[in-house]
Amino acid sequence: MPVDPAALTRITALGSVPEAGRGLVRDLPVRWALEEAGIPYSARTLTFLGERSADDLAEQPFGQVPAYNDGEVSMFESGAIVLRVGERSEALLPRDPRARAKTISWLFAALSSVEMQIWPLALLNIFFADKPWRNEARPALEGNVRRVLGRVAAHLGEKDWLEGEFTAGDLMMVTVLRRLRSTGLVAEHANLAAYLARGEARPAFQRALAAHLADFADQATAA
Ligand SMILES: N[C@@H](CCC(=O)N[C@@H](CS)C(=O)NCC(=O)O)C(=O)O
Repeated sequence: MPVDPAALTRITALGSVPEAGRGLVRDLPVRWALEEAGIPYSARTLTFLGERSADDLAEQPFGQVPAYNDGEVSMFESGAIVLRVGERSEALLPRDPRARAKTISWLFAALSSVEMQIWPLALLNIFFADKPWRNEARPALEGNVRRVLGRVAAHLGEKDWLEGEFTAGDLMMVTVLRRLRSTGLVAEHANLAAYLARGEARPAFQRALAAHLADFADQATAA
């Protein structure tokens, strides 16, 4: 459960990806949300940076994954899709207006306050690792990440989840923090490291990750 080729809800994922990207492609948070909600889905895989048909582009204008269709609506953008899944399940998006507002705030914070600082560092480590200026740029970029992680850690405090109960905001924050897995930056905050581990230990996450990685099973090592 719940990958089911006959399911009404359909998503797109990638069928090949360089090794460093496995476990990080953005179909993963969508699969995780669907698993938390107990909603069966099927996944169609596209080629990494491959040609896109007119139908693919109608579903996802940038030719990227994930795209989502639940029979009622067709969507793109992982954060928006997770919120849609949340509308179908209180397990992700509380019905209480105050808790719901905080959930939406944290989901956007993960993507536009935290990931926005992580992405330049990821680019440096992955795509510019051989550039002579990389060591000069790194301290500033790491400093930006440290600043936002410090804020998230301070808000989290001793709680299990950002607002007490697990929500789509935590799902997206854990997804984003996983992008730092090759750095020691999350581990600088014991509570944040425990939070990340707690998210990854959720059975729904484990099922989503297994299904996500299964799509790369016939890929030997690097794509
Ligand atoms: N903001 C978009 C980003 C989507 C995105 O970056 N998708 C990447 C994978 S994580 C992709 O499809 N790359 C392959 C390609 O562009 O062909 C979202 O959150 O859905």
